Amino acid sequence: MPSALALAATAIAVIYSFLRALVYLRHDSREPKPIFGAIPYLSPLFSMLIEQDKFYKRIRDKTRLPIYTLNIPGVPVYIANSLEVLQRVDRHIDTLPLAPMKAQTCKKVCSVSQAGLGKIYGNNLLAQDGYLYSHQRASAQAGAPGASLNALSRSASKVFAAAFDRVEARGRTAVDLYEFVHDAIFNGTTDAMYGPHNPFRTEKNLNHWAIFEAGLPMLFLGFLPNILARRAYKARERLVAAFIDYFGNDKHLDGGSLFVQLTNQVNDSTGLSLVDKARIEVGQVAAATFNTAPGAKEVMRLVDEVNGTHTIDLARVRTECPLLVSTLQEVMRFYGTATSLRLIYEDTMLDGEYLLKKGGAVLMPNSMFHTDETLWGPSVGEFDHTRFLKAGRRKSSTKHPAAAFRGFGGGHVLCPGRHLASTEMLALMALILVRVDVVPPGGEWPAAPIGLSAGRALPVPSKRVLVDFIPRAADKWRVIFTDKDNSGVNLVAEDMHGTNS
Ligand code: HEM
Ligand SMILES: *[C@@H]1O[C@H](CO)[C@@H](O)[C@H](O)[C@H]1NC(C)=O
Ligand SMILES: *[C@@H]1O[C@H](CO)[C@@H](O)[C@H](O)[C@H]1NC(C)=O
Ligand SMILES: CC(=O)N[C@H]1CO[C@H](CO)[C@@H](O)[C@@H]1O
Repeated sequence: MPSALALAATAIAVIYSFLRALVYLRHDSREPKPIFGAIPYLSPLFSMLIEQDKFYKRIRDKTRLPIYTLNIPGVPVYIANSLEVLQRVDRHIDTLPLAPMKAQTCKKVCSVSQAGLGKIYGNNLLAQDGYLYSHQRASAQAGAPGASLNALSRSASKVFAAAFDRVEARGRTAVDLYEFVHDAIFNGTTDAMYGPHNPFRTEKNLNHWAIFEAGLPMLFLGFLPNILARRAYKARERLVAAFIDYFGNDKHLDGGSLFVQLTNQVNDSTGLSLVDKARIEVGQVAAATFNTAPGAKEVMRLVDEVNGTHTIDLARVRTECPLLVSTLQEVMRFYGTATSLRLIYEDTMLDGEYLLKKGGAVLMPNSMFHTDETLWGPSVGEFDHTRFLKAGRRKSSTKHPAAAFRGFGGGHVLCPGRHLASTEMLALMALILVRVDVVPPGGEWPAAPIGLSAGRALPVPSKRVLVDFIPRAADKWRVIFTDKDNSGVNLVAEDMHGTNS
């Protein structure tokens, strides 16, 4: 009688050969080259979940392929390595749209009703007459440079300034740097969006949010969410209730931003129910705050002192502090972990060269393009805060194509919140620079504790960074954001060519 061990070994060998054969059989020769890993289906899945960008970089450096196929259980996933392939994917708006991903998010993360899902798609995804497309147009309009962007930034700046007033009142204060930045950005962004009736002005809803956010990946995975992500599920329902109150009682009409006004009108015209509207809004808060929280002399020049009152107009940071802007952009290039994901809506031939099969997914990790030496030159591996300055002011002579920076997406999927997010990050950095001295423990800065990105555009710290804030001037501060300057923060190629979409 064969031993149990031998039986098990045979069974594993049979299953293994079966899986390998399956990968071959299911692979069409026109698809990008398949990469297997030690165990078909399972190895790539584990590497994708655990190693993420490190795994993709390893394969890129080993194979030098512009695009390849990873077979994981259920779907082929195509990973794009080259900017050229990425740009081709961007051009197939009809068969590789973002909408199916967004619809999945509405369904799994926000639990939008079946009737609601029909409306957000519209009659036909490609007709672009559904809620999702109208929402996209409305957000692009509300987030574009001009009075609307300035109004949003002004509200956020008020929240930032108040946080520093509190620090000054306390004197030297120990703060968790990430927590401070996160809370300031979260309060600032939601106040800017929702106005005086911002549902996140209560500790209770802020707590619900923290629980919901922690459970987001689990909800998205969608496997038994009301058991495995029970707390997140419940917290979300509380937030949905808060937004039903907000929109149901027309609180957005009393001081809510143009952003909320416009996107809410869209809801009305597509006949979406109040409950579904509230559900989608919870998703919108995630889009607006998930990525922004994680980056001085030229700022000092902006401070005017009159009679012991220091005034700073944060609107000027965008155009008068190019080194600060370049630093922000280099942080997004160097540390950025955003990944564009498209579900394949129809079989697609990329310029007659690669077949992408319907039902599969294309994954485009920004770090592939941001670490490509052919785009950024030999200094690609260095953090160079002058990299994005005009020629002559840069440290090295390195040049790069503007489209190689993908921090806010590109092509037909461009972040509508990019000007607001950049303005907020610059404003907060400027205030930290002028209003406090930041002293790390023992006087020395620890190496940046880079943690997991978990689907964010930037990683969060792996451990707390405690610092002391020491208020600088004991005098009064006046933090303003004027309308004299209608600039955006133009980091992506699309904005540099003057097409602010
Ligand atoms: C530092 C902050 C932010 C970063 C790094 C960021 C990054 C991105 C990226 C890379 C994309 C494209 C994703 C893809 O290609 O699949 C995107 C899309 C999007 N972002 Fe942001 N974002 C930020 C802040 C914001 C804010 C403040 C808002 C809202 C006010 C926002 C709303 C959105 C929306 C709605 C989309 C989908 C666009 C579409 O439907 O075409 N984001 N963002
Ligand atoms: C954010 O808002 C909460 C609730 O109003 C408040 O307790 C907290 O101090 C605020 N934090 C910052 C940095 O604005
Ligand atoms: C500064 O203070 C002086 C004397 O108190 C006063 O005359 C002057 O108007 C003040 N200037 C401004 C801009 O407030
Ligand atoms: C404010 C606004 O645009 N409201 C619209 C809501 O939807 C109805 C029905 O389509 C329109 O008639 C309203 O104009």
